Amino acid sequence: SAADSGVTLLDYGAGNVRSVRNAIRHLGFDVKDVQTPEDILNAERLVFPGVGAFAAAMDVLNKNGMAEAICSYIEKDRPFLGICLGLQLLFESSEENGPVKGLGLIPGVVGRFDSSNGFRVPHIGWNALQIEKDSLILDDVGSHHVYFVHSYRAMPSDENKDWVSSTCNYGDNFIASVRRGNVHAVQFHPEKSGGKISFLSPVYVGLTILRRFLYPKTNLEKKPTERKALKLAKRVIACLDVRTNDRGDLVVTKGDQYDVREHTKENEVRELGKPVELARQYYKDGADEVSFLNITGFRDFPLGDLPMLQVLRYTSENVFVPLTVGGGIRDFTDANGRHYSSLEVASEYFRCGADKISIGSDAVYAAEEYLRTGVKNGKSSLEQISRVYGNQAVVVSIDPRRVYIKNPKDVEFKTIRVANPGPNGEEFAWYQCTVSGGREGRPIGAYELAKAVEELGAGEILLNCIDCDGQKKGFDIDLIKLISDAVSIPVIASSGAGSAEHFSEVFRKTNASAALAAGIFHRKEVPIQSVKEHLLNEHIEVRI
Ligand code: 1PR
Repeated sequence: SAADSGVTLLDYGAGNVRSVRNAIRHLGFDVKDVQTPEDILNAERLVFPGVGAFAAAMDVLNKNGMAEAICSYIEKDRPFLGICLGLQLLFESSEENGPVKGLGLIPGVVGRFDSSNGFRVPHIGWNALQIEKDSLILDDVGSHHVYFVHSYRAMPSDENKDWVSSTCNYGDNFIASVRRGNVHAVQFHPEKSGGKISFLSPVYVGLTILRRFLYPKTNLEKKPTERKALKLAKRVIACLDVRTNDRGDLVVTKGDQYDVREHTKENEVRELGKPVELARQYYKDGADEVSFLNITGFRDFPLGDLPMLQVLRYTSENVFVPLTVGGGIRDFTDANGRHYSSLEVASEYFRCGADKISIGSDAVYAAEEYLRTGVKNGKSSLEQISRVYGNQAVVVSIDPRRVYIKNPKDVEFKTIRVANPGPNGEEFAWYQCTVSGGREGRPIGAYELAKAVEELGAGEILLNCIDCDGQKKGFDIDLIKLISDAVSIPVIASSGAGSAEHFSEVFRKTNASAALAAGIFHRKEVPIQSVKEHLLNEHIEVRI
């Protein structure tokens, strides 16, 4: 049986490979971990999900003799699958904090995407492949979107054209996959690209790619696709605000302008479901990502909050799209006087299956400090986590509140002329950042914050709006336009979705890369599928 022959996984401990592990197990294989270079040489099938930075990875591989073992394994044409950095490391060198020498098996230099031509970096999301040659594992995947998350890429050339099996367009035509004989590597993440698990599944994506690598002799039924993926898709994200209710159970809640309590005599926390169940449901319904926000994390210590870690572990076992978790990421000293750094908190989240972490309050303090001093001291949680895990793994969640003003000169923050005047006829507004779940306003605007956190290493912005949260009147277009035009990292529009039309509106009128909703999904008022169908009808690229 398949399970007799294990899969050898090269995990050098730099980040989250839990989802790759889960996906392999899901497909019926045992996972053996590489301990020594001999384990590589003796592997029947080697999966190499590279994570972290290029230089750090090469360092580890060179020090313990793994680099040499990988090269000789690949030169013998043994079954190999590299993922993401696991593809890049096969090249001669990378410009990431470099030049840094790679394994040198494929001619070419890995360079950074150019964000000057309007393409946001990191390249995050579901993009289309251009199949260049028969790659076996990618057979007919070319019609579907697959999930990418990276800032660096290798480019096709005459020297490496024997290797290139597919490309992807994102400003440049970069290498999406390589194949020679039994050696495969992909820049995207099959383990995060969804996909049904039955052999008769009509959906040939994600896990199917992994399955074809693991069961090379499998002939899979082909089904013509109705629509071909063309370019980077706009993402539709389901968000679960999670907290413990008054009985101590972790539940999904939903606020009304951030107020999550029922206005009854008991004043209980509003409950909309169980986190793991809802996350699975949204994955099946076609959500492109799922976010968990531990909304009381600012006062409770998240590592004390074991149920939240458990939620992540369970969810990542069978939800094969990216998972983000936020709430309480900061330095903390517990009741016993033990100090935890924000990096430790984030690492625990990554180990439990998060692909990205999201920072709220702590990013506001870091941005204020940076703007006050003009120096990046490298000590903020934002800087530390993005240095170790890469900026594509760090989201900053902004919780701004609209403040109307008569005259832009009245404040030192970036103001806009609002589409709809304020209650006293004010024509201008600024967006004040808050911390602690909207409880405290801070002397910094959303615009200033967004620009500062981009410089400090954020890879994406989750842009909420307290005024619009739970109102179902549509996203705050003024705010989202302001912020998505100000930064060159992807922006997720959040707060206020009430209908499928609100999604097309935000994508038409702003440069948001993704749109997130909570209430309408939880209350089953607007299914994710109908949002996608509407966007398709509006000629907005989405993943089907
Ligand atoms: O400050 O690092 O501990 O992070 C706390 C995190 O928890 C932040 O990301 C913050 O946005 C979030 N949060 C804190 N309090 C609340 C609350 O609601 N009382 N939730 C809260 C934020 C906003 C969105 C919501 C959208 C869409 N919730 O997550 O899902 O507004 O809702 P809708 O579609 O129903 O309109 P830290």
